[in-house]
Amino acid sequence: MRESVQDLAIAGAQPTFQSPLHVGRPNIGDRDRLMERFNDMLDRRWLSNAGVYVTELEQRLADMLDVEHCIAMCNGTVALEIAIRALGLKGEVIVPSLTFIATAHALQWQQIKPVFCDIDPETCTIDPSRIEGLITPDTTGIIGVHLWGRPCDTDALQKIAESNQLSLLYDAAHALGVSSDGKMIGGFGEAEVFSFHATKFINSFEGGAVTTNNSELADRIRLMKNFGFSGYDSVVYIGTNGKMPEVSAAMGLTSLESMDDFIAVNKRNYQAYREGIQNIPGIRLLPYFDREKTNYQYIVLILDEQVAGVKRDALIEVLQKENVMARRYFYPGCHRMEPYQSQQPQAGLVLPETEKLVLQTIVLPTGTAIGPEAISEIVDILRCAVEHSSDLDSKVGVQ
Ligand code: T4K
Repeated sequence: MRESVQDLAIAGAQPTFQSPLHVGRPNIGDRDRLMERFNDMLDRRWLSNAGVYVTELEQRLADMLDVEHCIAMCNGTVALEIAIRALGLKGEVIVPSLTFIATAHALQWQQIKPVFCDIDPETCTIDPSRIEGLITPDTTGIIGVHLWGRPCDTDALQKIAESNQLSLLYDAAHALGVSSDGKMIGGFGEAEVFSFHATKFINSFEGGAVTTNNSELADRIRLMKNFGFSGYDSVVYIGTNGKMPEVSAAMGLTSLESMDDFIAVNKRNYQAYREGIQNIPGIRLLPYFDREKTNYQYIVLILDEQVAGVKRDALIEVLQKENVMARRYFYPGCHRMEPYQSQQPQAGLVLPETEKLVLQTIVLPTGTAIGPEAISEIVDILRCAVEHSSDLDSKVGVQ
């Protein structure tokens, strides 16, 4: 138990952890199985372009998510770009600003204006009640983001999309293994997009996928991710190279085989954080609910600076000095990053909940790289910083 600020590295004590504890540390599944797959792949001399691992990964994901089509891609951003293009989105598309920048960039990259919508502070996902006020004659679609694995209000979004004849796409980068009203994320809207980046609890080094129940859309996406080739010498569409290589699919398959174990570890870590944090004033852990399937992938703290008596950025500085590399995901919101800040300088006026939340969040490490002992130390650092917040002021750079 740390008794005073003097026990913290920010005041000169030894850092609690010898080496950095990162958010997004990759989970590594069964190494032997992975090496076996690598060797098979090398023996086959088939490294990309509709290889057997990619095909198997697509089938396993489609089965797991109960969708007709899964198209694996080289990463989640390209998967978003291709899904957006295949849906024919143009003009303006309504998206939350509280998301990783890739969601907005995937639109802007193709000259589509992201129109930023505020969030519901309970779910941290796009607030359906604010969407219709943002629709203009140029609006062609809505992208919901299941942020931190919290499903969007899919019923409300479906109704708005249908009554306004808009396409509905989901960025499900955080939501593999998550259900909403008992149905797996992957089958909502016209398509959903996953990421298997190294930082995701299931990873393929880099990778992503689009899932859909629309066969025509799936065909278009398959063509687009392979230059538009429909046969050896026939190109029917403008396309790009969005293919997932076999090496990634080998990792993705191996990772998927350990999915239940990874979720169990994430859940154990989440419970350890929850128990530890519950008595620290001013710090709330964003909850996961057991009534649905979930992946417990992100540990998100919401800080009330007034009650805790410490600034969010000061607390992050305290943690980082202890080698706990906490992150401010997704500060400052897409609307405050370029090119959106310059293009839409007033966007923040309609984003009060987003503007508030981006100043309150602290994302902490979890996954198989850390366990209950490390979590108990992290919680103790937070408790000490809050209990002795008045003594911290002179130690931190952030005032
Ligand atoms: N939509 C959403 C909602 C997303 O969150 C993302 C990606 C996307 C779309 C796009 O999907 P992808 O195209 O990436 O498949 C990281 C990831 O690069 C990004 O994939 C992820 N979201 C985002 C939330 O996190 P950065 O800029 O924060 O990365 P970086 O380099 O700061 O690393 C994050 C943390 O992970 C650090 O603490 C270090 C640790 N790390 C990272 C790597 C790569 C490791 O410990 N080992 C590693 O190998 O974006």
